[in-house]
Formats: sequence, structure tokens, C-alpha cells
Amino acid sequence: MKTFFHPDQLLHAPVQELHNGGFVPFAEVPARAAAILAAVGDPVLPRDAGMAPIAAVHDGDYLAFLQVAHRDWLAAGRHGDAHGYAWPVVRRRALSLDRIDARLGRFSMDASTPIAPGSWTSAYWGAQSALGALGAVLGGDPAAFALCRPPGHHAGRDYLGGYCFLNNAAIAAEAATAAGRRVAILDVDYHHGNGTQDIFWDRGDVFFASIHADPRTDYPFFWGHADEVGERAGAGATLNLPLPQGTDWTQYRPALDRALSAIRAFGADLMVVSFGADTFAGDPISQFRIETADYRAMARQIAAAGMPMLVVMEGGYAVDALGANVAAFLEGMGG
Ligand code: OKP
Ligand code: ZN
Repeated sequence: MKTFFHPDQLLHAPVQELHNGGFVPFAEVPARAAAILAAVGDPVLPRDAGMAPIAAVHDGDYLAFLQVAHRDWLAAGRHGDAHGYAWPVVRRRALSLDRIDARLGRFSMDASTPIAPGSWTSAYWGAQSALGALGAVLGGDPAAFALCRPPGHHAGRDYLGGYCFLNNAAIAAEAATAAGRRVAILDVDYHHGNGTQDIFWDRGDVFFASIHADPRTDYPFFWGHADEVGERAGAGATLNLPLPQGTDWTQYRPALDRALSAIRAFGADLMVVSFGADTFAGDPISQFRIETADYRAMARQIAAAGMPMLVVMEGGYAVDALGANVAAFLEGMGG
């Protein structure tokens, strides 16, 4: 299976993040991508498909903000990485505000996603990697792997969050839909893919299924509860399967069966898998108990759905085990 990756995806390197009341070293490090590459071999460089497929998912004012955010942060006399600290949660209005802190609040959903000098460039090429891998699948490859870093599934149409800036899975799903495919997104990251859910919330043409830690105990808290099923044309096209902390493979497998049955019932002919290896027992920020060998079984079960597969990298923070976990998953997908 081809891996798509661009070296500029390593530029994004924030120093620290706000965690449980203090600053800790940033978990979503460039070494994650290096560890995956060391395990899966040389990648294919994505071609540059430009802004159009990204702008088909994200709002223009958000994309414009992302490109200048760190520059404007420095111009305001700040140092280091850009963080928001005030959010328009109550009685939102479409205010056009200039101050960098106001724009950071307007275009983000949390304080754990610092913007560093290379963030836009890395996010841009991450999205291009997803589009490159989609191209391989549309061209006839049974499966392809987009080594997206930074990840994407927490980012919505007009907000960043959860280490994510551009929603790589959604960008690929939208492009696949435009190419005439009936797309299901299966999100098996430890965290709920709130951004992906939000983007397709009221649409019936893309199915979104997610298996994740119960948001009553885990980030992102406000989304991913079992009663969230989509609205309007999208009513019933969102499926959330929250599981308790401590879940192992034997407890995970029935949820995966449910998600795959729903995807089959939807009649999907292409699957985008938002794959996070942060369900791993040794993950430093997560509380499931999936083991390395289980990823092979998980991917085999998904591949048995019998449709073209686009695997998009999301989380996974046990850097020493990340290469082996991703390699096991891709092997189960058919290598
Ligand atoms: C991204 B992905 C603050 C705690 C919350 C955000 C977790 C983002 C996970 N440090 N951190 O879904 O793997
Ligand atoms: Zn995650």
C-alpha cells in the first residue's frame, strides 16, 4: 500500500500545550511522523492540488486566518506559539474583529492547539497527502495511506482544535463525493471526531461513524455522545459509539461490528478511515487497552467490508510504539 507524505509536514513543531492547569511538552510531535515512516518505508510525495479541495470544506475567512495567524501574533509583539484564551461561546455574533486574541478565539474550539510558524504549511501538505492517497484509491488501488500530520478530525469548517487545523478526512471525503463516490467515514481514533461530525452533521450523502472514549470522561467532552445522530438531511447519518476507559480489543470488536454494519446498510462504496493509534494500551494521553497485534485484527475486520479504503492518520502519542502499531494496522488492511 502506498503511503503519502510531504516533508514540510514536519515543520509544525509547537513547544508546549496547556494540560490540566499547566504547560507540558506538546504531544503531537514531528517525531511521530518520522517513527511511522521508519516502519512503513518511503512515501510518495503528493502533488499540489491547490486550495480548491480544501476550500470545499473550510470557510474562506478561516483559511485566510490560518495563513497569517502566527505572523500576526508576532506583529502584536508576542513570542513563541499562538494560543487563544477567550471564546465567543455565549450569544455568538458574526463580529469582524482585528485583535489577534479575538481571532484566535473566533476560529478555535480549545486551548490545546498552539499555532507555530510552520503550522499552516504542515497542515496544507497534510491535506494534500490525504488528497494524494484518495487519488491512488480512485485510480484503482484497493487501499492507500495518508500519513497526515498534523491530524484533522477535531477541526471544523471554521475552527481549529485538538491538535488539528485542516480536516484531512473530510477534505478527502468531500473530494471523493465530488468524484461520484458514496462515502462513509469510520473514525477509530481514541477521541471523538467532532470536527468531521460537525462538517457532515446535516448531510445525508456522507455517513460518519465514530468509536471513541466516552466524552463524559474524555476530550472533547461536548460531542460524541450516543444521542448525536445528525439532523435534517443528515438525520441518521451520524453514529456515535462511546466506550468506557479501560476498553480492550474484546470489548472494542462488537462496537466495530456495529459501525461496519451501519456503513454497509448506508451503501457506501468508499471508506475513509480516520485512524488513531491512541487507543493503544501504552498511549500517554489515552485510556484504552488495544495491543499492537490487535491493530492487525481491527484492520482485517474493517477491510472485510470489501470496498476501497483510504486510511488517514489521526492521533497516537506513544512514539516508540507508533511505527509498529501503524504497520500492524496497514498490514491488516492488506499491506
Ligand atoms: C487529538 B487526536 C490537553 C488535553 C486535551 C487534546 C487531545 C487531542 C487529541 N492537553 N488534549 O484526536 O488524537
Ligand atoms: Zn485522538
